[in-house]
Amino acid sequence: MRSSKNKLRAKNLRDSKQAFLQQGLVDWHLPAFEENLGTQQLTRYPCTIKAIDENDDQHQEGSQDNLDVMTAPPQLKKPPFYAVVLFNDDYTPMEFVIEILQLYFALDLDRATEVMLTVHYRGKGVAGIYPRDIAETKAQQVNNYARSQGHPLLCQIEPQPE
Ligand code: TYC
Repeated sequence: MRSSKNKLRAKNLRDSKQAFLQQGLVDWHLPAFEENLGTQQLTRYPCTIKAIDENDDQHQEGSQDNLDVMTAPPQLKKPPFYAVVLFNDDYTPMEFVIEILQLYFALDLDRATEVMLTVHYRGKGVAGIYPRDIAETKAQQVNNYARSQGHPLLCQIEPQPE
């Protein structure tokens, strides 16, 4: 059930809307706001307001059909991604690198062997690509595990081009 406070807010909103309409400025409609929410929500609700086209039959003043809404899609940005990169050295055993790739990057044996050989022959190779905090954690885990087993294997993260 709507509270009397919300009823009052809805009424205020309708009055403001009427004032806008009478000045021929714009028509606007925020269903969620009018039904349930308060003015604080209005300022945060993403919307665009569209000018009324007077020649448009659908926009007759006073009609319920003239509620012209365009909700703007939220402006979301994809998180930056980072490659977790392994570097070659002369001492870390190949089997250990393969184990790391299976354990921390969920690669199957074939793929892990392939990546290990890329690193061995080309100097470096990508184990996986993740958002920054996950990439950082994985690199740290790999370095810690390698050190704990007495291997110099180096793992770093590199930003991916957007
Ligand atoms: N070059 C190492 C060897 O011949 C193997 C190796 C592969 C080491 C990949 C590190 O990231 C690495 N034992």
